[in-house]
This record gives sequence, structure tokens and C-alpha cells, in this order.
Amino acid sequence: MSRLIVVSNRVSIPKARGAAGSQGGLAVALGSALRERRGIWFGWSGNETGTFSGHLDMQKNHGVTTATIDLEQQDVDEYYNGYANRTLWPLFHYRIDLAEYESGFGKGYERVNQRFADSLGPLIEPEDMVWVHDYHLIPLGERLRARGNKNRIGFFLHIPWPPRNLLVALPFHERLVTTMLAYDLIGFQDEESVDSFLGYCRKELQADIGDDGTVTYDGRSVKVAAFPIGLDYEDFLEGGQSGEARQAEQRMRSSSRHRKVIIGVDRLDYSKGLPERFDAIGRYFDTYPERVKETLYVQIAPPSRTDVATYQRIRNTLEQKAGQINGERSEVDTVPIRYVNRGYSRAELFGIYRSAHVGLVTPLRDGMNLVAKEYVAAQDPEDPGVLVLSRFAGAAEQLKDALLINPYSMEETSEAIRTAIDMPLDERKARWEKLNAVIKSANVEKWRANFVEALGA
Ligand code: ADQ
Repeated sequence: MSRLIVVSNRVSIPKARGAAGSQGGLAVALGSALRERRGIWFGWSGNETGTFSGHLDMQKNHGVTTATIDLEQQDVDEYYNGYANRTLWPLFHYRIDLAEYESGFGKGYERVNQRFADSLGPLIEPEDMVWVHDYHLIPLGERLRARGNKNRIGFFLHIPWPPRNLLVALPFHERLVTTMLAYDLIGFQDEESVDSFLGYCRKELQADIGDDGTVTYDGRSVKVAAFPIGLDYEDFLEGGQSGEARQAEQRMRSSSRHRKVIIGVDRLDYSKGLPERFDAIGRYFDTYPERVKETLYVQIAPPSRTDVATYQRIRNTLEQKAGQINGERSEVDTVPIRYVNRGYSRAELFGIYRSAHVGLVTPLRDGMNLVAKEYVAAQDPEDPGVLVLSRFAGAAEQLKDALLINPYSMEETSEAIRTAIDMPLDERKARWEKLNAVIKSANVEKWRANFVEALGA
């Protein structure tokens, strides 16, 4: 079995199973693959230094070898906070209005990708397979090729790929896409992204597109396909059996008393559709005022990317909206919205999801959205809650038995909340069984195995 080298912007240092706060699904899946294949996980340490030293920190934790480098402050500003999070992230989430194009960002992005290639290159042995993750590292494969690397190199994008007519707003878009064609395999979350990517290659590059999604351009062929990411299902359920999960569920149930709980769990990010969701909740309370007393909307949204101004703005907007909805409708003993700006462990989230009658997942655009899958997996099979899901989440291609909505429509979202809350038990069970079967079988191990198998083929 050839060795696997995983590369991502940040590296998650493996923890013991069941450790407090435990790992996210991606870390669990990649960790087990790396253990099995004696591989290495390479990326940025998260540390900022005065000047770039190129020092490689190698560690072994719980059977996984990690190799990290520090970046200098200018790298972090231009590559991470700049090109990755202020140019590509908004553009790829269809927010062309928020995308910022500064030539310094593009230069920093190329510089850091070169640094990654220079530090990683010497670690790669001839038989290794290399798997690069996400929008921070699109040019890395091409940089490795330029160093003479002939290994199988694959790339997986965790976020959506935008339609051609949006992507062309990015200066040097051809350069970005042609560097991507240096990989052997490109994976996206859903078929929509695959179609957009192939459409771009056909129309902008006049590349040849095969029936199986192989792009041939400039004498090279690269396979393009959808690999929808899944949940670390068994691990997540195991965490749900813990005292921590039970306590979190109990706390939610006793504090909400007999009210129906609607839960939202997101990183605080404009792609998640939070202001629109708050407006839809406001609309629901306006349309059904008699239900205010019987309903509790809990939104968990820890701040992320706080160095970027758009993220500070959305935080202010949400505080205002939550304050307004509560101000107009609170009683001495009831508050309709609990808006919480901190994160919870995966076990606690399991308990919180399980106590909720409705899971409200309404991103304006999302690569996949694992919260939707976690909400379903955490339900009591004898009395499951209902998932209300944006049609613009990658997960919607798989989760057709959720109540699918257009998150831009307050009306539609508000009516879906009503339908979910009133849904009879047999319909809830029938929908949940179908959703859960998909989530259980298309889990993160399958995703990882399918990608690695296709890369090796
Ligand atoms: P994210 O945008 O971070 O990831 P998502 O898939 O929703 O989005 O969440 C990833 C993980 O973060 C989940 O396990 C979730 O439980 C956790 N999380 C989210 N909000 C949290 C909160 N408030 N408190 C604690 N934990 C929280 C990107 C893409 C997604 C894609 C993933 C994986 O944007 O579309 O699904 O990568 O590929």
C-alpha cells in the first residue's frame, strides 16, 4: 500500500479517542487513513513569526506523523486573511460583492504555495500519493510538478465551485484554473460544482471533456468527479452515548420546558444565511403570534475569522436582529431567541441537536454542510425531529427527504418551520429513516476511501 501524504492549510494534531472537545470528522477520517498508510499530514502550524524560517516541525501523536511550518505575518495577512478568505471564499460562495482583489493578496498566495512546495517536496517519496485539501492550496500541485514531482496528486475542494460567469470576475482566473489541471484527480462536494468546473474548462480553455469527466488540456488529463463528504457516523454516535451528551440534552430540555426547540449551529459566517434566518424566525412569530410562547429558537454561532471586517459586521447585524426580535416579544418568563456566541464539543452538540424539534440549516451557499447530517444522526429514532435545509447546501443533493427551502425567502422558511413543528410522528419517522440511511452509509470513511481509490487508479 503506497503511503499517503495529506496537505491542508491547518493540521489537526491527533488526540486520543474520547479526549475532551474531541476531533472534527475530517481529522478523524484522515487520521485513521494516515495511521493505516504510515503517512504524513503537512500544513501550517497556525503560528506567526517575524520572518519565515522554513523550519519543519515533525511530531508523532497517536500513530500519526504531522509536519508543520510557521508562516510570517505578511504571509498570514496576504495568503490566509487576504486571498483565501477575502478573495476566494466570498467569490466561491457567490458573493462577488464581497470579494476583494488586491495584487498583494495574489502574490502572497503564490508565495505561500511555493513555500509549502519547497518544504513538503523533500518529504515525498516516489511511491507516495499526495492529497491536497481546499481553496488555500489550489496551485500547490502545479508547484510540486515544477519541482519535478511525478507522484499521483489529488485535490479536494471543501467549498462550492462557482459558475463560470462568476469566476471570470477573478483577475487571472485562467491561471488559477490551469494550475489546477496539474493534479491527477479533482474532487468536488457535489455535481453542481463538477458541472460548473467542466463548463469553465470547456468554454474558457477550450479543453476537451470526456464522458467520464476527464479534462484533457495541454497534453495532460485530469479526472474530475463529485465526492460528497460524510459524517464520522459511528464516532459521532459513540460520543452521543457519553455523560457529556446526555447532560447537554437534559439541560436543553429542562431549560426549554415544554417549548418546541428550533436549533441552528453554524460558524459565524455570511455564507450561512444567518440574518435571513433571523428574519424568517421574526416572520414566523409575526404570522403565528400565538406560538411565540411555545417556541424557542437557539442559535449557536461562535465567531470565526475575526480579523476580516465583513465578519465583524455580520456579528453586529445579528446582535441587532436578535435584540430586536427578543425586545418585541419577550415576557418576564420567556425569551424567544437564545443567541450564543461560543462553540460546544461534539458530544454536547449531539445532546443539543437531540433535544431540538427542528434543525434549521439555511446557508445561502455551502460546499456540503455537516451540521445538517449531524442533526439527523443525533435524533431519537422513535421521536425524531425535522430537518429544514437550504437547497443551496451541497447536502441537499443527498438529503432529499428534508424540507428543502430557498433561504432567501422568509416566507418559505417560516412556512417550513410551521410544517416541521406540526408534522405528525409517522411522517417524521419515515423522512428520518431515509435521511439517516443515506448519512450512515455515505459516511466520511467511504468518502475518504472513494477518493483515495480513485486517486490510486
Ligand atoms: P464549515 O463551513 O466549517 O466547513 P460545516 O460543514 O457546517 O461548515 O461544519 C463543519 C464542522 O464544524 C461540523 O462538524 C460542525 O459540528 C462544526 N461546527 C459548526 N458550527 C459549530 C458551532 N457553532 N459549535 C461547534 N461546532 C460547530 C467547510 C465547508 C462545508 C463542508 C465542510 C467539510 O464550508 O460546506 O461541509 O468544510 O467539507
